[in-house]
Amino acid sequence: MRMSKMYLHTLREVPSEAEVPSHQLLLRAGMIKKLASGVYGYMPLGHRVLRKIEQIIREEMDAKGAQELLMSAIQPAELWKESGRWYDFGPEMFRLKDRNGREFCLGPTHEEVFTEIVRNELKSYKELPVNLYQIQTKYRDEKRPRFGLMRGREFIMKDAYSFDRDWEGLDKSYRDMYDAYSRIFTRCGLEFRAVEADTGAMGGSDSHEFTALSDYGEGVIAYCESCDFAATVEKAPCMLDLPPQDTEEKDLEEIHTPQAGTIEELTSFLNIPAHQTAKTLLFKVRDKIVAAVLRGDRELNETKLLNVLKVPEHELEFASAEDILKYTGAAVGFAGPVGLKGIQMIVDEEIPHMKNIVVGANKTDYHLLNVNYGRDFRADQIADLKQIQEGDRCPQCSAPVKLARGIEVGQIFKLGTKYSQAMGATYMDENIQEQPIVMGCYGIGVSRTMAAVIEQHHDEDGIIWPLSVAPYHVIITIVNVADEKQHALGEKIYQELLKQNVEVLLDDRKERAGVKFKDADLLGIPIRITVGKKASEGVVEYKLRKEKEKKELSYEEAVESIIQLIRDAEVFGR
Ligand code: 9G3
Repeated sequence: MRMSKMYLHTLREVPSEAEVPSHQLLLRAGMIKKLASGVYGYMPLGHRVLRKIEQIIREEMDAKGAQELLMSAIQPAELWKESGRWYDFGPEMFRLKDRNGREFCLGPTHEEVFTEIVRNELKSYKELPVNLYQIQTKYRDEKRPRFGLMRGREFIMKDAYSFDRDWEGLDKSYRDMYDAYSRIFTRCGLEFRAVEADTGAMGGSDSHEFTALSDYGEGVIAYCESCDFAATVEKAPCMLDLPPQDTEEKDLEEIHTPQAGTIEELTSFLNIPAHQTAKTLLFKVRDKIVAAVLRGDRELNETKLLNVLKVPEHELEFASAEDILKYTGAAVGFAGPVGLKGIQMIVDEEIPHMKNIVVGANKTDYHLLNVNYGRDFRADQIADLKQIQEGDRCPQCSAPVKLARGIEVGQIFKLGTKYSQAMGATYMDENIQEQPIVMGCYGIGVSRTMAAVIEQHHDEDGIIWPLSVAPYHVIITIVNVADEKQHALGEKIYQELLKQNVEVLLDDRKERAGVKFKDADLLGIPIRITVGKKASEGVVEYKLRKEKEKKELSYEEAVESIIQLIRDAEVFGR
């Protein structure tokens, strides 16, 4: 492609709304254009990268016997009413009506659609297993779209659905997808970890999340360096880890603690460690008040609370100050577990192991000393509610766990029969018995993967594309197009590379050399050939974007090096 003809508009300045490197660079390199909040278009250069990532996905999915199809993005509400999910998703679902007033949604995912297709056609165990996938735009009206392609309201997903006769078959399909994902993300040049994830509202049993490590990622994973434990913090189980406790239970005592409404104020006022206190967090769930009680030095993991309550995320909200006053009789910061009425109470599993706890007295500016679970209060449920923290003991081997931020680029789920049962997708087994199909679902954020690759491959000058997903393999920069020796040699190399099916950009623009070099670095094309003063000797400069070093080569050697490097890269990841 000649850059003098290319539709490409790079930006010198960083757009103010872009806070993370990938968002800044995608905009500056003219690869995406924002159309609305969380809605982006892909310009020619960006679209080439998208296609490369999709191609890698197709190759690895097809290698596992998955079959690509393409479903509609618009989905009839009836299917979601059958599966019972139409009312599960609030404002996050884009809903619309057609001219006859029929309800539809813009598909945020396709479990219902794929189940509908299969239930009418897959009849016998002889036809199983099947794995169907698509690469398609998804729509989710995110509350806070941000970071460009990382959290958009329209995004490109590869979503696959496996259909097996039993759980053993699902285990095989799941393992195949796990392996395909590892190969896909490796070939895309991502440093990632596959971690145990929460199945959330999806039901089913196991789930893994493929997280590309990045300081700008919204996800946090916990992992152990001494064993293979790795999980999202939403999923990671916490070990019981208490300091030595008093042996006997002391008498209850009310104490005046003016303005000590936070754990910090309370512990400094009473001069006690936070692990001797417990906080009582009040929530509103479907017009009921729920109290979660956990040690003062612990953070609540809302996903674990949701799983105990068995409600979808958007139905959990913090209780208001007036609700807190109404139900505890106290201002915010003085709620405690003793004497609470008409409230569902869940305590973290450490609470019953603690002795003589300091808690809010349900009386403004007062706390209670020496509160003991069992004697002074009891809960409706006892569960692990804690968010795992750096240094907590690994649930598998007790070594201290580490935390890392990352970008969720893929997630795979064992769904089981949740959808096939709800929608009557069954097959006839050998004994002419009707059985529910056992399903799995597998997603990759294609556009998000593109952003993740940039997060892991960039420097202060721009993107550094891995060869496998680069929009072009080579850029030939003619320093001075008015010099016909340089122009001729540039053209010659360009034609030679085209002939050998190398994806090559020729920067033949009438621009100053400095602008051309800056653009070449910004666009992140892996190999740069500079045709300058030594063109008359047939000598060019050869430089890899990911290295500092430059080499002067004859143009024949340059072409040879390029072909060799690309051939090696093609072998990479097969
Ligand atoms: C909705 C809305 C948002 C959603 C969902 C449904 C996430 C929803 C979970 C999944 C599970 C898997 C197939 C590919 C891999 C992920 N956000 N999920 O179901 F209506 Cl508005 O999408 N689906």
